[in-house]
Amino acid sequence: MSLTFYTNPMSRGRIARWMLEETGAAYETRYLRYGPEMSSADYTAVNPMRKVPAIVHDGKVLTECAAICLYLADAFPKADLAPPLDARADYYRWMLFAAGPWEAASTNRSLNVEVSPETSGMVGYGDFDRTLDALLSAVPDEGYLLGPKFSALDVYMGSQISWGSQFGSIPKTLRVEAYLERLQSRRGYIRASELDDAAMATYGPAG
Ligand SMILES: N[C@@H](CCC(=O)N[C@@H](CS)C(=O)NCC(=O)O)C(=O)O
Repeated sequence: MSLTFYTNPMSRGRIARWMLEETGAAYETRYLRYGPEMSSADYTAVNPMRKVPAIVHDGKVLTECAAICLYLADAFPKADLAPPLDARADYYRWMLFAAGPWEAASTNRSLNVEVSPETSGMVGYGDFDRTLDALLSAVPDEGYLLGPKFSALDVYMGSQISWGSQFGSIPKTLRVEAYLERLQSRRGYIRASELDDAAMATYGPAG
């Protein structure tokens, strides 16, 4: 088995790193600096978007954090990070909601791009406020997004919620903060953060 992880410690690669750590799988990390290293011919062959993260598992290339989380949960079933096939409605629904409507709405909000009421019907997320309301409706009072069991959905959507609350697009309510505390006390999260924090000195902006 070979598993290679391409990342930069100051990137969405932190989501994929956390997921990798949750699986318990052994993997090799290749750090890429922003700029020429991400645009090299070697890396463009892995990800023509010239973005991180990406993984290569036994010759299979995966890009897009949400796809990486879904894939790894199935590739390493012993880690028990995906619900059974007949109980995946919420799992798929919220994973793709977080990767599509929420990611677009929160990015546009941070760039001060607002959708007018006349055009919101054409925009996949409609408008920011209703996308935020939908996202908050999924945050549980206790346990995790799918119930008492942690899953790959918590890695991906939980990371989006964490970043949103850090950067001000998601209000820091008690419910949101308590949910994030549950996520951030996990061993996989702590180990992933330690690895990426340590790599910042070499591969982060000042590296
Ligand atoms: N949709 C991609 C987004 C990946 C992405 O935007 N990565 C950024 C870092 S967070 C990047 O590599 N930027 C470098 C560039 O575009 O030059 C995912 O979810 O993995």
